[in-house]
Amino acid sequence: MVKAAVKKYRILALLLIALLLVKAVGIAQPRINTAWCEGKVSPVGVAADRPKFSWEISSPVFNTSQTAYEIRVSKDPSRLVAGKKLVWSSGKVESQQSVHVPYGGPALQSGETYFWQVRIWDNHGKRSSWSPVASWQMALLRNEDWKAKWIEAGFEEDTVNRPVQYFRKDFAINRKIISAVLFITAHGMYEAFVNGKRVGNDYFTPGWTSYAHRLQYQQYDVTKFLQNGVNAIGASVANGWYRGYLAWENNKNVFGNKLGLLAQIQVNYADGTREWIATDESWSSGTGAIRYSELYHGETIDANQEQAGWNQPGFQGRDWVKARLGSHTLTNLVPTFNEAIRQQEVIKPIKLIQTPKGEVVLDFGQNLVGWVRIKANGRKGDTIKVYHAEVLDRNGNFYTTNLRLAKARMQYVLQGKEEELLQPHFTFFGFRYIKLEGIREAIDTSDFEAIVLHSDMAKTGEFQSGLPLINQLQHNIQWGQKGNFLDVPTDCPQRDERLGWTGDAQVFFRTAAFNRNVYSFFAKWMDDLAADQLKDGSIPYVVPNALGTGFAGSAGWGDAATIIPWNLYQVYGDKQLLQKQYPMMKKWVEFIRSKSKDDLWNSGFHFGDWLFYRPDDDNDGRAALTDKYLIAQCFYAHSTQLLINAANVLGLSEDARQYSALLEKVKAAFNKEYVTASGRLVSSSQTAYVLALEFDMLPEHLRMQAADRLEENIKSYSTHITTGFLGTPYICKVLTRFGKTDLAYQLLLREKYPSWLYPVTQGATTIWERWDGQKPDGSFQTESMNSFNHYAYGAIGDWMYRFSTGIDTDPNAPGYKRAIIAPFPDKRLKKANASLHTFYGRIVSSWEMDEKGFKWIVEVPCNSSAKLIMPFGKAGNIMINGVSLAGFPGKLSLEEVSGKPCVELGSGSYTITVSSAEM
Ligand code: RAM
Repeated sequence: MVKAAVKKYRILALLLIALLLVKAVGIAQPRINTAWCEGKVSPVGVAADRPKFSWEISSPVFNTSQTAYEIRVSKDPSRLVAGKKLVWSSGKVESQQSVHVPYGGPALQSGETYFWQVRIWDNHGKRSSWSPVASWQMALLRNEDWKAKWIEAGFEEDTVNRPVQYFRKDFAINRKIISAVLFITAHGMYEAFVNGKRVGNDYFTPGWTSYAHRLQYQQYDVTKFLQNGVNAIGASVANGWYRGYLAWENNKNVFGNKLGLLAQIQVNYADGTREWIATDESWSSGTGAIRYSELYHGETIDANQEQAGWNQPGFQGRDWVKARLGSHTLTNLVPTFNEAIRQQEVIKPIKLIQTPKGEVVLDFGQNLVGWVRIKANGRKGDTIKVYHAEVLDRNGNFYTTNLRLAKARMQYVLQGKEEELLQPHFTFFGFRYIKLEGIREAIDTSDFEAIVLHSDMAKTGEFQSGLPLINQLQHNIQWGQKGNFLDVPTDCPQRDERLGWTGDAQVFFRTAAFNRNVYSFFAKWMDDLAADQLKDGSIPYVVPNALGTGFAGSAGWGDAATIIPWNLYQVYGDKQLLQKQYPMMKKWVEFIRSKSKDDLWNSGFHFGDWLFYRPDDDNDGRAALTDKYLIAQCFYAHSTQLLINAANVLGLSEDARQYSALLEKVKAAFNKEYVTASGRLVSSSQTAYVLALEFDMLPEHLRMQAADRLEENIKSYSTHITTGFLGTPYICKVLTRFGKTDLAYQLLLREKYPSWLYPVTQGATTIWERWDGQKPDGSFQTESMNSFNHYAYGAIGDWMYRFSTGIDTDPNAPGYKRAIIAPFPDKRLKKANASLHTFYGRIVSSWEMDEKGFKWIVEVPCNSSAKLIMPFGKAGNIMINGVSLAGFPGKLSLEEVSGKPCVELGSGSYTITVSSAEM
């Protein structure tokens, strides 16, 4: 008995050891976590002839990097996994590259779907398994792939209300289908339906682009929507950005004055044949429930005018007439590169308010962008009106004056059913509060929910400190981004504006790229910038250009054409993208050169340091005005510098040489025109010193005194910020660079106006356009320009991630292939935890400080490295993972400028401690 039991335990023990061994070996193997094609997971509509693959590797073993990879591609997932009949196999390629690896097989076919996998070998001699099967679908690569013709409504339009137009067609399917893909776009915004079901979960398609040059189409798999027998396809088309009210002053028809639809379903049959159901004169057109639809003004939806079944088979509509053919080019059609706008979150109201004026108001507790979905129950013909507002006024009443001409109103005419679900289709609102009219019964808040809409960018970053006010600031920055990243980066989402202001986008870019994956979002918008660039190289103030050709060329706005491409390259490391954008960068610099005299850019209109500090009561008597041409000269130099950087990366040595010579002249002209012999700038403002220092305008020997003057200037305003849009993104960065981080923290932590935290103390849930959008007494800044959801001043987020927790790129190994992690901790913050998900994986930098000392946790993802710069201590008294840094395996050095100890680390997780005595 005993013997048998011992034997049994021995076997069990052996089994356990074997299991542990297998597990240990398994653990030591690297894994592929995520695989991207063109920066997206299984994208559709890929137009690149050599799509780029990226993959993220994980391994519990420290210092893991890739030594080789193998990619395989097939048209069939099961063949792919079997490794048979491959379209392409890279074979084993000895390379560290795991990001943006180009496809190298035979030409890819229009509209075709491909499946792919990758596996890697690491520096510990281990190989990963093949990654899970991922796919991509090609776009329509040739014009002749379009069988569809543009169609337009065949009826006389109501030219005042311009109701949403509906298009439809029945068609038969009589054979077995393998697949069916819908390719579709519109002049206007569309929603598509097959057999009554909405296709996809994207909103505001086809998105907003520079329509004349680039009109996006979408492609959707509709195989499962089809049935044997009669089928129907339908689409509703609204004004949207294309011909709706856009830009202020009741401007409309900016891109065209007729709505239209272009769509085709490509049906692939089991017998190998293909058929297209495409828009042509056999389609019919009509109208329905959506009687009015405008982005700024909202919609009127009359459920009684709904034509039930209009998008289902067999519908015979009253008043429907044949569609007409439109004559438009197909040459501007492009597939969609960025993520679509989708519903992201649902928010419940937190309060029902009766205002002093007697208004019935719901508070959602968050200034957000999207719309409200309502469950209603009323009588036939009842009209429910929903108004939207960001704030209540000082008396607690509903305030919409800052929306200017935008009516931001939904009107629903009820059918009188027991429950009607009300929601908009082609409009959005920026709001925290709604005012309700026309509801008979007592309001039940559970019948209302706010739907948050924005471009579907993956969340990549987190920043959290030990101070609730700073955490709310970070929350507000993130919500500013959500609310303004709707296919294009807009300035604001609520008033009669909502435009792609180039200046705002460039100042916020780095912050945005911490919070979310904005690779595709900005790559797409850069295509619009290039498309809208004027012949003389000038860049419009807003892109897509809704203002016209006379509105272009401002310093700090047009420089989006150099600043965004260079920074995109820094954070995502895509050299091909930089190459594509290089001509635009160069044309912009050449534009500036063409406007300059004696190397000085001192002509033309400029916004300058937009919305800088202007005291109302003038106690200390100084508005912080900066000479606009001084600013322009700084941006001339900066753009030239970024062009040189790009030329160097792309191996364009002749350009690099020529523009370096130009840069010298631009800086010399700056010093001659705007700097006194002792280094004082003609504008005694924070922004002047910040830009001159950030862009290295001054000779070395004048820099420190300029930084001291900046400090003096800040202190002369009782230590507060006076910068506008252009100085704000850099002020703390410059202070840190010149050893004045303590002052940077003072600015960040200040709670009184003007400061980043002032709006937070006033209950803000987003970033405001003005430092004093709402004053301490509850009154407002000028109603003509006072948005409560404007991300530009949120650019401080970059400093929080990049300096407070210290996560930065290395220009020589961009895309975080090698990160530089150099935090600037401060006791007042208590702690700061940041993480950033890059194409290599998650970088973490989290520190905390108390009486005992300093503790810092760092994570470095596989196949990347980091240079850690220690904020305190000497190598001998810094502990890293329990070992003295002096004895730690890793390349140790001293940082050139600051003399701080540094160490080079491979992937892994590290805990660094310094006791307070050693700090
Ligand atoms: C306003 C907005 C926008 C800014 C322009 C110059 O319309 O504040 O953000 O870029 O002006």
